[in-house]
Amino acid sequence: MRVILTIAGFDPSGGAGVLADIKTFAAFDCFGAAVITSLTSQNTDGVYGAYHQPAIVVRAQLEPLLTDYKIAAVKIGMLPTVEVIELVSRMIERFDLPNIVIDPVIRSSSGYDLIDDEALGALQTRLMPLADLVTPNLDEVAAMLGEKPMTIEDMQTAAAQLAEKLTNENKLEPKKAPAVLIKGGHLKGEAADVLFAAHNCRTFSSEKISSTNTHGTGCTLSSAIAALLGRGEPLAQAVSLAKKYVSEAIKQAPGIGKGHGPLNHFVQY
Ligand code: PXL
Repeated sequence: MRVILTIAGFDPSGGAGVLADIKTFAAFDCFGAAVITSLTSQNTDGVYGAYHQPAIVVRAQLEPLLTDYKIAAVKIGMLPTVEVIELVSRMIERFDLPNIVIDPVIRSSSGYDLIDDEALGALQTRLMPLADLVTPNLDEVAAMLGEKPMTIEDMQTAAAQLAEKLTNENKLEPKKAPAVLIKGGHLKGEAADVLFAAHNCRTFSSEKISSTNTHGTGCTLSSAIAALLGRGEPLAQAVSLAKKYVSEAIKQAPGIGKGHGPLNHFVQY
């Protein structure tokens, strides 16, 4: 059984963060391990606080795992501070970790800032260049490139720009170009995601599902892709399958909580 590691925040309501990630890994027949970067206080109505863990605590969780398990893929979610970003980057390099999927968590859907201002800069210059795939949504693209994509064509341009920017930041030789998946779930009219990988752009259109049960969608998608990459699927196939799984998980949401409810992680896809 493949071991997939998540390094992310803890959402006690089970919709997002490491709990969502671990359930997703299990749904793809993988063994999940988790390292917690921040303890958040939240429910389906919103986020009330986040208690960021110091780098020394993150390291104390991470190092024993990396010296013991063979990790097939890593999903990285909320990394709240520059010191945690620096630590995780060093560990990826030291242990030469494969299949790095980064979901750049910046702000919760309810508008709570989940990471420091300086952390966004460090994410782009230090960590993301080490990724195999980064999966920003439209607001995260706006935070990184200064402009929010409004159409599928804008997303295609932005995905190529972001991939180039991250490749140029990469200090390692030979340079590895991270693939970029921009999630257009909040586009007006249609839902489409754009994947830019190996100089090629591919658009994945999907039906727009009208649902309030979308808490943790980003966490779940990036975890599904990480699990599939860990199982040896090619990138485009992993993205396509992961999207089908997430759509089904939204459609069959359990209807828990009074606000934006969680997905059903154990659906057939
Ligand atoms: O969905 C973004 C996200 C990721 N990770 C954690 C979160 C949230 C949103 O609230 O709490 C831990």
